[in-house]
Amino acid sequence: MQHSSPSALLSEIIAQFPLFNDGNALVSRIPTGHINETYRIDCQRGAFILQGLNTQVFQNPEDVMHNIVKVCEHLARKAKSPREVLRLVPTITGDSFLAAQGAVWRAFYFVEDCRTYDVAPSPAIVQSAAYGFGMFATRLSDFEVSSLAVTIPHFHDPIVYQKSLQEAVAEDRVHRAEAIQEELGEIFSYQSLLEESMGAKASGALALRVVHNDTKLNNVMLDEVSGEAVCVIDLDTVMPGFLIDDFGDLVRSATCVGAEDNPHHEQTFCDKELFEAAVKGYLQATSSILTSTEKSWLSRCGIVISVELAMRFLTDYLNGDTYFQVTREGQNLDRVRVQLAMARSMSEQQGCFDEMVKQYG
Ligand code: GN1
Ligand code: MG
Repeated sequence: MQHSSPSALLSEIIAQFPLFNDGNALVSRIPTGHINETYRIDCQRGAFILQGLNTQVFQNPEDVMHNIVKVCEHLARKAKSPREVLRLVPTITGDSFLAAQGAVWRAFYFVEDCRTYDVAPSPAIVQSAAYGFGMFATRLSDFEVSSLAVTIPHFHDPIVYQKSLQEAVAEDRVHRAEAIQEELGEIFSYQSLLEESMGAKASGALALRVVHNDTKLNNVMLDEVSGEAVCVIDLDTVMPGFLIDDFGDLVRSATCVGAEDNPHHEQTFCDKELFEAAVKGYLQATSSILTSTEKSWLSRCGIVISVELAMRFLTDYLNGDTYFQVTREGQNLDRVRVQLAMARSMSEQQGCFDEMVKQYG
């Protein structure tokens, strides 16, 4: 990892967190995540994570931080060891975040002896990760849903994303619409499934719960040695929502063969063994809370999230890459194609996935 002395702005920010303000803090950028700006701080008191919140995306940072503080307090009461819950580092004024020059910064203790995976290396790792996210849901199942703020309205509403996509196509701001007609057609072929999922949410058939909402594989820290799930991270989107979106997001990321932005999207598919591991781990951890309606969606919710994410990436591609961070031209389009390949692959294996849910449920 490359360490360097902090820039002037970062030094100013660091000075506002007394715990790591010892004059010798080393800073390194952590390039994962598409939204926030993340750094690792190494200083005499240990290692920490410092993060600048993207306030375009999170327009009410106070609410985001309120949710995180409340959820962490609740989780800490149930944890078996301190490593299991993110711990905020207080600012000089004793607050959970710092608002400076229009930006919002917060810091966490580093979770020691753990690592994350962008791409699943084995079924065992996927099972652990799924168990970790499942325990997160179970431990929060008695948390009062209405006490959390809705920080991003309609965050998992594919119909709303569909409208934004149609607007982006019509506007065609950066002249990319002509080349994506095939992807558009494929996205709209999932219309009835998307509507069915929204119907189940709106009718109350699916319970409104406290959920994570961004359960991709690399948002759970696993013990470096044992591979066991230790701590769920990236709590910015914790808010009222639906369990099937968490399982769907986990499945679309953890069972995907290849990277999320693989330019060779024709190589992407959903691995059956990894799917089985995800079902096994998640059901093990959530057996006491899962309803039969939620269970009935487990084999298909990955398709919904993949299509939803394909729409979000495509909208951003058409708008000129302003939401998801990109490091190269065409990256968002590659992301679209990977999600569509995943949706296709999961659809083809529906029957088999249904059997797996029955077997472990
Ligand atoms: C964003 O920044 P990151 O990687 O944690 C996005 C998620 C997407 C994900 C796709 C607030 O999360 O919804 O699933 O990218 N977060 C937000 O990789 O939009
Ligand atoms: Mg995130």
